[in-house]
Amino acid sequence: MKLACQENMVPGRDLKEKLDKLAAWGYEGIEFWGRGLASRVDEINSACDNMPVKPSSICAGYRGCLLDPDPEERNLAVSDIKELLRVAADIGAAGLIFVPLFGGPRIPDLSPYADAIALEKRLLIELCKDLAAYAQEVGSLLLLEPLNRYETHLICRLEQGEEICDHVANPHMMMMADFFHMNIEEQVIEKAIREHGKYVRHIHLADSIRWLPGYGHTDFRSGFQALADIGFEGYMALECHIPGPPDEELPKCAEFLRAQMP
Ligand code: LER
Ligand code: MN
Repeated sequence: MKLACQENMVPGRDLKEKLDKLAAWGYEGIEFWGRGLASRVDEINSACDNMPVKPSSICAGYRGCLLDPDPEERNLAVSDIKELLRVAADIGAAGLIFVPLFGGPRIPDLSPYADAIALEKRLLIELCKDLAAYAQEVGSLLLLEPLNRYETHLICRLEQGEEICDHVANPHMMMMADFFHMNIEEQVIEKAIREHGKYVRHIHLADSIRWLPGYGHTDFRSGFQALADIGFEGYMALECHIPGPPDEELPKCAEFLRAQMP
């Protein structure tokens, strides 16, 4: 259970300064947004060389949409996701976080043959089989992120992500769990992790109001205990608003989070 923070949340003139600060504040990982990251591999590898803070993960940043009716949109998403899976391997990050679809269905309802959700799930499983095989080839993980109902209609809870991973059946097809989304969608976060967390390899941290942990009412202690009990050993990366000066808030938050860990 290692703490990480998204790059854009950390003040600093360059990556090296951000890594120095994160290390001094007790963080062990940094998560990058994917857009344009292929051109930064050398910069990231040289900044992270001999540093205690390592790249934990890449968050999204691909073009296109996996579940669009237009094959060109789907192919664009597939090729960008593959590129970012390779970038993740090149910088030593665990993998690429992806969201199957933002918003409502784009695929038409073909009832009585199949409704949009049934078609979306089948398509997602087929595409993820190909993407997971590529992740396996390059040594990376495809990390499916369930989002709350206001951002997607399709995969909102860990149980729904688990169903997709079961069908893809490749050890490089995994999931991540975001405490902000779980707070909205899961009955009890701890229970969801215990019952449906077997594919979880990465975590996003934010409190109930999507501010830094400690500012809302999410119970991190029981969630962390559940993660420890299922053997989670990955990174937990902050993805949230910082309600104050980051140079004061980020070290305080690391201390708060460590106090919630078993
Ligand atoms: C969006 O709400 C989110 O949590 C991001 O991690 C999406 O990739
Ligand atoms: Mn997230």
